[in-house]
Amino acid sequence: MVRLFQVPPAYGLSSGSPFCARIEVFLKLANIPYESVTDADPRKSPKGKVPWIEDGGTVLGDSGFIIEYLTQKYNVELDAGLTDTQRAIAHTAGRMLTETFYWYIVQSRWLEPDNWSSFKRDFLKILPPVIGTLILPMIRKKIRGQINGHGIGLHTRDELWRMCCRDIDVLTTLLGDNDYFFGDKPTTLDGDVYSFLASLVLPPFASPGKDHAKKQAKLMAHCRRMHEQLFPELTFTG
Ligand SMILES: N[C@@H](CCC(=O)N[C@@H](CS)C(=O)NCC(=O)O)C(=O)O
Repeated sequence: MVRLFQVPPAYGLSSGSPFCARIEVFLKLANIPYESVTDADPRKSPKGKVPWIEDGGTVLGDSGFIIEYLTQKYNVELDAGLTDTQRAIAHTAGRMLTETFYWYIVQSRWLEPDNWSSFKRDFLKILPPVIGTLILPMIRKKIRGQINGHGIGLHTRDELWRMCCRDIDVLTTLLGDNDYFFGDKPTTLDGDVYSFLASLVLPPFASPGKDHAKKQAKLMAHCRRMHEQLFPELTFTG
């Protein structure tokens, strides 16, 4: 059975990490049995990050490579009915979510001045006592270095949230009036959008991006539809 090493649930999300949620959502959509391991230490992962999986003798990191592997190994047909253009759209939107949208989530939790004290309190709960207080500033410094190294952290706050709102508009346009991005059945892209959008919208952290997303009625209905279908045990707080 696939073992998924991930960050534990938080804020009504299956995982505090959108990348981990992406894999759990994919496993559920593809009906692949799995075991979730939530005390994962990223230092043990092949890429030094979560998520990673173990499947028989295979140990694999990075959500994109994991999805590629699972699709081949388990003959996943989720996207089988898509045209080449739809596949290209799904690929492009997936990259936007994992390579850019992720940083809006990071900003909302770690760097938005008004959210930091409550996120800090929550994050300390998953760190070892005493040591947690000492290492948290180091973790935050590392995250600041990562977002600046990416480049997005060098933008003004206003510019960053403008980018986020623009990306949300693109998702709204792609969804249109459909229940799911490519019609009446969920595909990989539905899982990707749900995992990242829910990670911005469900936690109790205000941001211009969250405000904007909440005004997109159809996108929010998609988020709720996916959430209730995949995680009926978790209350939807969006
Ligand atoms: N490209 C990776 C990114 C995963 C990622 O950034 N995970 C974060 C948690 S959301 C992490 O492990 N951060 C720890 C670190 O950077 O040290 C993927 O798609 O899985």
